Amino acid sequence: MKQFLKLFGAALLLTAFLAACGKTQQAQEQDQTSASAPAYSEAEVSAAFTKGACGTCHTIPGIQNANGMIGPNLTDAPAMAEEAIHEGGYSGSATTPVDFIKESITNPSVFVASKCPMGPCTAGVMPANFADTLSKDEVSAIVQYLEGLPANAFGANNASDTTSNTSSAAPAQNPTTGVDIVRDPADLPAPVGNREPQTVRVDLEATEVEGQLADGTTYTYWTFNNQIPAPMIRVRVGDTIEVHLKNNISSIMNHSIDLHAVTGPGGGAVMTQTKPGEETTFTAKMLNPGLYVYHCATPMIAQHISNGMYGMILVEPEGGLPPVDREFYVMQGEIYTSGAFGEQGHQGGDTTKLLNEDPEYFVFNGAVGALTSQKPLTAKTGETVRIFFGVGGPNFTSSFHVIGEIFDRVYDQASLTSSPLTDVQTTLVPSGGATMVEFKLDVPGRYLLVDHALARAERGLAGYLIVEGPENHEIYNGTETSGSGH
Ligand code: HEC
Ligand SMILES: [Cu+2]
Repeated sequence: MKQFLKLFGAALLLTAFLAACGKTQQAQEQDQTSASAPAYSEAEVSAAFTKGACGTCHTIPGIQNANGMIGPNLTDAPAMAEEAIHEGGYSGSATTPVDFIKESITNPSVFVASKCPMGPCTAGVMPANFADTLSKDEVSAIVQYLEGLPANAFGANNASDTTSNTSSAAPAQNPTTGVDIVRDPADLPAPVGNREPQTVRVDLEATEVEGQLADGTTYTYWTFNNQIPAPMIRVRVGDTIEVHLKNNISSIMNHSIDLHAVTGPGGGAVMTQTKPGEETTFTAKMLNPGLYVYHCATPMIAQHISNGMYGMILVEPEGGLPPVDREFYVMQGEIYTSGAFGEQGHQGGDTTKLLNEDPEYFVFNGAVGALTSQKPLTAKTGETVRIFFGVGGPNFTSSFHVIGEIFDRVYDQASLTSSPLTDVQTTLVPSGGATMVEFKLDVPGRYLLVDHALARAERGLAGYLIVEGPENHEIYNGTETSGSGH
């Protein structure tokens, strides 16, 4: 009954309006796209949606990579707008769907939409800075497109589609080269060793960068300090860390940090939800030694992590760790691209695949080839190496293994205060967890870092440890055959 009254009311309004204008409904619709407002090309509209990253949260028909599930499905944005204006609970000034949609983008604080796919919508998730980051034209292009949905979706089979008739421009060229986001596995701080506890300042900056994911394929990574993994932080037990988290002004999203080494709600996340262009800070005392993962903890957290926002903090025990010849820093993660593994061009993220735990890529240090062709681990025979290995995930546990080596010591679950396991082939590292492994190198050659769930190697997950030195035929001897893949 309520529904009927609403429809009836809307029909009455429309009739009155049309009578006043003295026009048919069809003439009215044509005015919308051809005369009164400028018509934007498909390329312009798509570019505006891409710039706003609207598709990471919303499903928008006809728009590439717009299959997010955090915000309402915008297929019926005009109808939802109509409802919001007349249902109350809306504190903005819009009286028409066009104005409401525009206000949703430029000032989202005035409303809370009711229906998000994962349940009731959460206020304040919609980025509040579009008024600054999108031009007037970009906002208009978006509003005009949403206002014409669902009938005028790009690609919709609709002969009278006036919007697509105007789209003669070619779609924007997909970039195939992005910035290098791979952190060198040898890039980590020197040991803390034997010193008194002190306060250590940690500066991190959240950024969103177009990075190289694989040959011919780029991805919009979200990072701490532009590399994956994020910088390794190295302190000792009893230290106080003073974390300063900046969010780059060019970011679309808010970002934050949760360090598993921190004792206190959110591990820092409750004090660091940081808007683009702003900085937050907090201090925390390191009570427990260990090797800990840190990551962004802004909803949807799994999305921020899979986009690259993870790193590790090492809290050395009293007196430091036993010395070794070389240390390395390696982390594993999954990437959920819109296109299939290997597809060329720029890839957006795919929230449905993320929620289904169905990644296209598995990577060490952020990209395909990061630790093989680009920045392999290198060492010499006779040396003892230590790998700080962590899993950002967000979803998959690693069966960490080095093909051709045996871990002499595994600090299981990255517990540095228990005695290590000895002589281990493969060790389990959960998502949001870590391990510290050590082994001596006796035989030269190329060793492969893998997750022994080896299908993942076919999706990008492999690293090299290249060992130079004299042969040791007592330990390993024979004639090499072809085709081993090592
Ligand atoms: C980080 C996720 C996120 C991004 C990015 C995002 N939105 Fe939203 N949006 C939301 C959520 C969540 C809501 C509903 C709750 C709220 O914020 O009050 C919403 C609400 C809306 C609404 C109102 C829907 C209704 O019920 O009438 C519109 C329109 C909208 N967004 C458009 C956009 C456009 C256009 C962009 C890109 C320029 C965008 N959004 C980017 C999460 C997002
Ligand atoms: Cu983040």
